[in-house]
Amino acid sequence: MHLKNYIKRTLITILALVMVFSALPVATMAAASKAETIQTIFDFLVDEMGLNSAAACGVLANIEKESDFNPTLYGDSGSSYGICQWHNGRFENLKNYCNKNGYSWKTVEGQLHFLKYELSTNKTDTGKILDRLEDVTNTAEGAYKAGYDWCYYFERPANKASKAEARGSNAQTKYWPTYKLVYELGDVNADGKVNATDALMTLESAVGSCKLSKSQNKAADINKDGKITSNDALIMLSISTGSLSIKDYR
Ligand SMILES: [Ca+2]
Ligand SMILES: [Ca+2]
Repeated sequence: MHLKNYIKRTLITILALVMVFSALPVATMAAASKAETIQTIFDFLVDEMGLNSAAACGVLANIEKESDFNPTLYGDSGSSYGICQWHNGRFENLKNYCNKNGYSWKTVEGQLHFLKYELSTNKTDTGKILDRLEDVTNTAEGAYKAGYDWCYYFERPANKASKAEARGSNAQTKYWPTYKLVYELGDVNADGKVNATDALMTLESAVGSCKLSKSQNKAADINKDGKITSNDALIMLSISTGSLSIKDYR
């Protein structure tokens, strides 16, 4: 009983701190950092397009080489644009699609929605890349294959075979170690443990001071009621102190 009260008091203290911090004014609405952009692209590929992590790593490795994740980058003397450096007619398609669907073609959001549209509606010009990505295994080798295929069949730069090898390696050695995470119930930061860190992330999400990815949201809803609330955080804290067992939830 005492332990439970202690946990509750701890939780209330954390909640109060979270609310204080989330109420602080944000100084500026700075443009997203590169790290945030990379995470946004990864989440879109996995959550909105249904690709596995390995396939998404292959795409990230290519976008790095095409634009270094800069959505407003012009290339080829102004005829290519955006994170995937859409060229000529496809750049026009990007603008037309975004204007028609209420997105800005200068944003990562608009470009990702166009990418999804382009890959699913124009399989010939995109080298059937979507089918290829959907076939890769969720492994380091899958990340290599996705990085290779995206370059070889979709981007098709000069010297595409050697560039495809380099981008496949980039996907496998740079992005896969970060994004191979497997989310299990209660383990919101995917470090293999359920503890106060997971509880805090859950609590911050519950009060709206941070946004979790869809995979993390699934991990955070430990009582499986379809909502992320302080109850989920309380359960995680109780598991971390040993008064509840993760086995009762998984
Ligand atoms: Ca954890
Ligand atoms: Ca819940």
